[in-house]
Amino acid sequence: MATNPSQIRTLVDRAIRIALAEKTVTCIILPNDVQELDAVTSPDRKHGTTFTGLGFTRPDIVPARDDLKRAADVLNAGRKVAMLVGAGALGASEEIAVVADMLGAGVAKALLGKAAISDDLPYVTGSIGLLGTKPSYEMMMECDTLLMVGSGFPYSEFLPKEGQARGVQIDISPRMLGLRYPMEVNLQGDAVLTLRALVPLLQRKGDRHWREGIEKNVKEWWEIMQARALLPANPINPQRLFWELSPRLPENCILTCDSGSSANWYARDLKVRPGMKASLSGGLATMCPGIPYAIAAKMNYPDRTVIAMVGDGAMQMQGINNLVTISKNWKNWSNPRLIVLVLNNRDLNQVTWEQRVMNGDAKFSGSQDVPLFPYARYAEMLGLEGIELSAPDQVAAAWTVALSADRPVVIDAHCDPDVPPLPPHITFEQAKGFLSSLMKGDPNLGGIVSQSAKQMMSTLLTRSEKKEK
Ligand SMILES: Cc1cc2nc3c(=O)[nH]c(=O)nc-3n(C[C@H](O)[C@H](O)[C@H](O)COP(=O)(O)OP(=O)(O)OC[C@H]3O[C@@H](n4cnc5c(N)ncnc54)[C@H](O)[C@@H]3O)c2cc1C
Ligand SMILES: Cc1ncc(C[n+]2csc(CCOP(=O)(O)OP(=O)(O)O)c2C)c(N)n1
Ligand SMILES: [Mg+2]
Repeated sequence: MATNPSQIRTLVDRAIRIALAEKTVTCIILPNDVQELDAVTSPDRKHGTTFTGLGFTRPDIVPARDDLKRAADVLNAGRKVAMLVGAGALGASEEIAVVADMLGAGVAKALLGKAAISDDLPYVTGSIGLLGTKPSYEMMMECDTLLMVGSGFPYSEFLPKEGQARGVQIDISPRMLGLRYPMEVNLQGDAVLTLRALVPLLQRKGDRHWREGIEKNVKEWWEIMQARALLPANPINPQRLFWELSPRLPENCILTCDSGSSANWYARDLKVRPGMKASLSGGLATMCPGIPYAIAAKMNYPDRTVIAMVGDGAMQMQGINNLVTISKNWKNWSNPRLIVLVLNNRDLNQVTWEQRVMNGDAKFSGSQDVPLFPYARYAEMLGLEGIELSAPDQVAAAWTVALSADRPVVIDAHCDPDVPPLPPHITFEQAKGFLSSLMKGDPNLGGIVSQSAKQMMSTLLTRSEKKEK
């Protein structure tokens, strides 16, 4: 905080350097009375004043040679190597691919690292955690070596058991090293530079069985995702919205998502390709950033298509106001396409499901119901395009229209709140919680029983059909 105009130069120089170096937000407080005073370009040279300068260049941070060698020894000794990459590995996709190939490893992605490597690669197991995939879960449960790159993924039950795997971690921040798993070798370094430095020390694994098994699981998983997405629901299965969008994603598009059930389908059903960006509120997990992130993306990259995926609760909390901001700014964007997909399920659905599964509570309509609101018509009132969807066979065409529109579009998709966000592995406690919630007279009982059965059967059927072939 400045208390005197002569401090401003120091504060601004320092704040900018911290923001650049730590990729963080810095805050300068300028009290109103200081704002009224005359500017001081250079303070008097006396005790207590400082004279700051400009400039920051990012250093090359690479671990010591001996530590790289220790890491390579662990990785070379492993027979079943799993990689977990996160936001710190964004920009390292080529290096990840080279290392994964040499180690015969599969690659799972923490949620903020969704764009770190393409989902088109056959050994990329996708997301991990409650929103994760079965191939990621199985890989972590069965691996004998874990290589974690630029990730703070916090959920330990989805990582190998302590003692099961030897671990190597790469992170630019020493605070994050060894924090999530008892790693044997901790490497402080930049993801790209450290992976590059490791490559000459790695031996390509001749035995590809582990890798082939992962690729088989991944292929089967995508078939399960398709089967689940195409199941009928009342009226639209939310997975279908994401599944149909996935192959239509334009080159270099930017995806933003909200905290809500959309995060499940965003994590699992969307295949990101090279050049795309994708984010949501990870650590804070707050509702409502989906559209502000999308607007920020458009401000930075007005030529790129941006797609925000948000819930109806978040729309009513803040999103509809954000549409006013979009309507004010979109004509300045060289590519006017910003699409907001609203999961209109009349429910605070993610929490309704959490309360069913984690607490064994039936849905409490008093806190969970979200009133109807005409999102598409409201968008039209603001001069944007609105598309209202109430049947699954309208979904594909809606994406085609929205992705070629001459202005921002709001897709108001009436979707089924009873489709369960199935985790990759159901624990006894979760099953018990779910059953207990049913016995407490959930108002959606019929729908959730029928949808849960269909979703689980689709997994079993897809797997048993394969076995018969
Ligand atoms: C509804 C909801 C549910 C969620 N459920 C899941 C879930 O099931 N699974 C899941 O994965 N997440 C989930 N999350 C998000 C989760 O809370 C974490 O935010 C996320 O897992 C962290 O992702 P990350 O490791 O990629 O990013 P971060 O935690 O930001 O970690 C990035 C790491 O990279 C390091 N780094 C930065 N730059 C570099 C560099 N140049 N080189 C090397 N290292 C670098 C940083 O120091 C940091 O340690 C959920 C969030 C929401 C909103
Ligand atoms: C500011 C804030 N309030 C509450 C929560 C807890 N929370 C997480 S998801 C969610 C429900 C979101 O509802 P909606 O936006 O309608 O999405 P849905 O899950 O129904 O798709 C809530 C209440 C939160 N993460 N952030
Ligand atoms: Mg909702």
